[in-house]
Amino acid sequence: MATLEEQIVAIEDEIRRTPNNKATSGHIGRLRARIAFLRLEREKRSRGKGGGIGYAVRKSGHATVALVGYPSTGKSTLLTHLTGANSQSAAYDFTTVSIIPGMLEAAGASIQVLDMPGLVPGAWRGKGRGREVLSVVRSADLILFLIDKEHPDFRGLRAELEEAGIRVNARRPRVVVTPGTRGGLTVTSTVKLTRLDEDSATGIAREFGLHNGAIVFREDATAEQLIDVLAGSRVYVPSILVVNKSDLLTPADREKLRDLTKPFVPIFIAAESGHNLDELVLSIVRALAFIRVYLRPPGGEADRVEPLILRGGSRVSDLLARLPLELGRNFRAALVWGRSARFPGQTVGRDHLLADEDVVTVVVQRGRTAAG
Ligand SMILES: Nc1nc2c(ncn2[C@@H]2O[C@H](COP(=O)(O)OP(=O)(O)O)[C@@H](O)[C@H]2O)c(=O)[nH]1
Ligand SMILES: [Mg+2]
Repeated sequence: MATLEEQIVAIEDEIRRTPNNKATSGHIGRLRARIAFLRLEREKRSRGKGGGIGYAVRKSGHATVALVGYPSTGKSTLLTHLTGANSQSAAYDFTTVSIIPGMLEAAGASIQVLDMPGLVPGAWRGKGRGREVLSVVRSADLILFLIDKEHPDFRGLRAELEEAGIRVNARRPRVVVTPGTRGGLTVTSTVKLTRLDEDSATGIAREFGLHNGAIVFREDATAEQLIDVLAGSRVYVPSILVVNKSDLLTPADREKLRDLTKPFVPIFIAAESGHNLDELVLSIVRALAFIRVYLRPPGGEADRVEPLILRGGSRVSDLLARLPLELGRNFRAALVWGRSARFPGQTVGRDHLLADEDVVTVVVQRGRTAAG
């Protein structure tokens, strides 16, 4: 019996040998699904042995930004200039990998910035402690890619993340998979599918052992996107691209770097002199899309002075996570005034999406003590 690794390599070879056209696309989709499935298995086994991924980094602040780049692109220099963190004294060991945290205060928010070891080609396979580094990247709210003239291979950098299941600047595909116990597999869609047919979708699902249940497409998804949904362990993280050491660039260099990184639009900085760091901080704040939410005690006035800072796209449940535990435990409903409310004082549940400058009252169950 071939090992997982051997099976993966064999299928990769088969994909390479198979001409890619309409007649073969279903077959190739299934092969890709098979690889994704085998990789998940491999991941599970290495976790079982205690040597796998899945570490958590000590998060703090309102959001976490990961500095991602090849070695020597200036990550540590940038961390120092953005946050004042001293790489040496602030370092803590994250299992044999040093992750250096700093705190950037901007727009009323505390943003944790993590400096980590540079990625080397093959990082996702574990080269240069790549797995550990990528597991930290997974948990970040924003990825800051740092490249320079000597290390301009942005595509390669992104590919390392892709292989590790990190989807950059993408949102979760709108495909819903509901496993069942009998009756076969039904595929339905609310939009016209042009990139994947029903048979291919069914074939891909089978590779993941899904023989009964429903797949609903709410967007014109690709085979890759369906595989991502079935694999289930993907994360979707926004990013910004930064070119460092702009002091060393000629106008022609800049042009070349712009071409190389299309359709991304890089921000040019010089970490050492601090050139353009203001613009970079603005971009970070914009990308994190913070919202301010004001709390209003039941029957009282809103505290307009001290907003709670949340990430854009936060729900009432995210707000509760920032409040004393009892409030979350005894939560009955929330009353909302502001842009997210259909009318002032609307009663909403935990899933309600909040908007900037909302005012919220948390209503707890009557008769419950603080201890619940
Ligand atoms: N010319 C120039 N050199 C820089 C700049 N930022 C960093 N460097 C240099 O690049 C080298 C690598 O920097 P470092 O922060 O250690 O990179 P890291 O490996 O990504 O953490 C150091 O020699 C820095 O002095 C910059 O803006 N301009
Ligand atoms: Mg460094």
